[in-house]
Amino acid sequence: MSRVITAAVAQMGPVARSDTRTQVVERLVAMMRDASACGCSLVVFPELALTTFFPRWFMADQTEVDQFFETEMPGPQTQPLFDEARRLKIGFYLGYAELCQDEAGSTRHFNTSILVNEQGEIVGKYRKIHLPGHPEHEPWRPFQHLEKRYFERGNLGFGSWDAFGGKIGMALCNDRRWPETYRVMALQGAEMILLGYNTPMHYPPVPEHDHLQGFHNHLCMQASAYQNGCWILAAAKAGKEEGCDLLGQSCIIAPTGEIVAQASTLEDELIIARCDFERVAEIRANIFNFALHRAPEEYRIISAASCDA
Ligand code: ING
Repeated sequence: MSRVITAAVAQMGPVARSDTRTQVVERLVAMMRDASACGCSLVVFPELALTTFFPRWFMADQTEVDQFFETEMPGPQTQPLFDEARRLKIGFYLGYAELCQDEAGSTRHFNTSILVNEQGEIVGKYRKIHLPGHPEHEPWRPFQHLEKRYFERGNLGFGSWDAFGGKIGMALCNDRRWPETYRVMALQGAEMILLGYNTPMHYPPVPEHDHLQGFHNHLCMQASAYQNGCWILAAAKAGKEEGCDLLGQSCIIAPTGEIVAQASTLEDELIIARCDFERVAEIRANIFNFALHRAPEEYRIISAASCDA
């Protein structure tokens, strides 16, 4: 028996600070149409897909920061993406900056992704847990990485949702570097993990690792796909964006850890693969059969709040 979906990863080239949501949504719709024409039922867009990667700048004025956030999803500018999804019967993952009010009426800021099914309905939401970078302006850096300033840590945990005939997990960018991310979702049954990323080629704290950005990108995801027996679909925002070089290398990785599709440009580029959810069993029923082989009582230190490091 097989449960195959044809899935696409829609890598984006740069988004300029001056680009409007409407202009960006037109690019997303074009790639969604292309994916649909190729028989896809799912397309994965990058992290913070609707705007330029604004954490690269220090902005003292919160109203200026808030302009990069969505206060409703879908909103007037993003509704066309949902409408087209419903018309084409194709679902999608979308990363964006979420501004919302909580029950106490206070304003919250999250780096968020949503999972939208083939009927254009939001069936899942994830808010980024691993926020990299720094909270204060650090002028020594050629560019900032102020995710810890502009976003709060996600408060929804890592989830798994029934969609597209399988169980789908979501993550965002820096989450992909942490092995716990995938294991928590795999333990909930996730068979396919969708994620978007914006990864600068230059990492100011350790510039001698710049040439390893591509290696580390695939290393984390290939290892985690294999160690958790899941598909990983990863969409980059790539290219020289407002003077900052972002990594491309969007990819689709099988539960064996093999890259089955990879982008080869730094622009808007669609990559596609036929993903059989049943292939998860090759790993999860054997080498990484959690019930038979895992020893969680030996791992307690991993989830202990403090550590000696
Ligand atoms: N970006 C980067 C990422 O984790 C980063 C931050 C860049 C970390 C380079 C380490 C090295 O891919 C986001 N948005 O998390």
